[in-house]
Amino acid sequence: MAKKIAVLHHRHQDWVPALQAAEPLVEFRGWHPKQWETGVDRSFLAEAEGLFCWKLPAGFLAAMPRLTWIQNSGAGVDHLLSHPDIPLHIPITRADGQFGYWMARYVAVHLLVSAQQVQACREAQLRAEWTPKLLPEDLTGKVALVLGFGRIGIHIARTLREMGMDVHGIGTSSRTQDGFHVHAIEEAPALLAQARTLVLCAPLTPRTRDLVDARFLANVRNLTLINVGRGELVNLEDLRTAMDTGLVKEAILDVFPEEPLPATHWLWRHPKVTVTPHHSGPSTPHQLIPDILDNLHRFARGEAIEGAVDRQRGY
Ligand code: OXD
Repeated sequence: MAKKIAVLHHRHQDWVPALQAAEPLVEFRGWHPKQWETGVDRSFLAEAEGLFCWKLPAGFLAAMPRLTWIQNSGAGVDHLLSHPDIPLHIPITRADGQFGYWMARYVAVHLLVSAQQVQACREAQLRAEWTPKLLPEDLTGKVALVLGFGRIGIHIARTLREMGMDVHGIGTSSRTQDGFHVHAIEEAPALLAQARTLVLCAPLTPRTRDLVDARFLANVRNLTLINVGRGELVNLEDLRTAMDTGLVKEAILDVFPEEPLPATHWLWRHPKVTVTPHHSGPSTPHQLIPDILDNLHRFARGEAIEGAVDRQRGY
């Protein structure tokens, strides 16, 4: 009998055929997380040993007594690691596919939009005003900090260096990696005082939750903050104060503690904030399946899953 994987995903119609094509020896069935209580095939779940998901509703795993593997449909696994229903022995794997490539583009474009004065040029255009004094900002030699120096952070760092910036990583320990100096998080305050830009791409862990708070932001001057990691890395009220007092020049935010960002949230309307819809790393089958493929084949052959996240570390 073919092994089975349940797909619990808001875009299960895209994922099921793509996963099926990637591993024909496994049987896949999918449901929307909101419909699971009424719409799922419980006999399929009772036999399925694999689960592919993003958000996991409370109680769902009770229907999967034979579960041996959870594949997250994205990079961050904080929502799964803090889930009370997942037994410790079940390996959880993540996938960040081409996120480094895409997030580096995201960071570059948002930085350049501001450095090249795109908004001011458009406003001048609306007034039919020729403004040769509207010079672009030269980013050469300006300090960019990348907080979270894994696969994604390195990509972002390389792109910012290509743009001429003086790039430093901030990570859990101080080291040299891929030609970049990575500073331990405790060294951040001294660096922040010189930084033009801070990019957050760290996972959400007990250590990084609320890391960017009033104390942290007290060190910065005219900073552009770009968050492609997790909304909870930033204390939003402290960010608001730092923007209103001029410590933070602008915030480009792709991730939020609550998603979708509620329509009434002040972030939508703050003049120094750019809100984007958690799109800096596209979690599509095309982008992510290459990361998942080896484990899919292992699962089909009844072999052990590799590359599970470290539950203690949180990523
Ligand atoms: C994420 C993702 O972890 O989109 O944020 O994959």
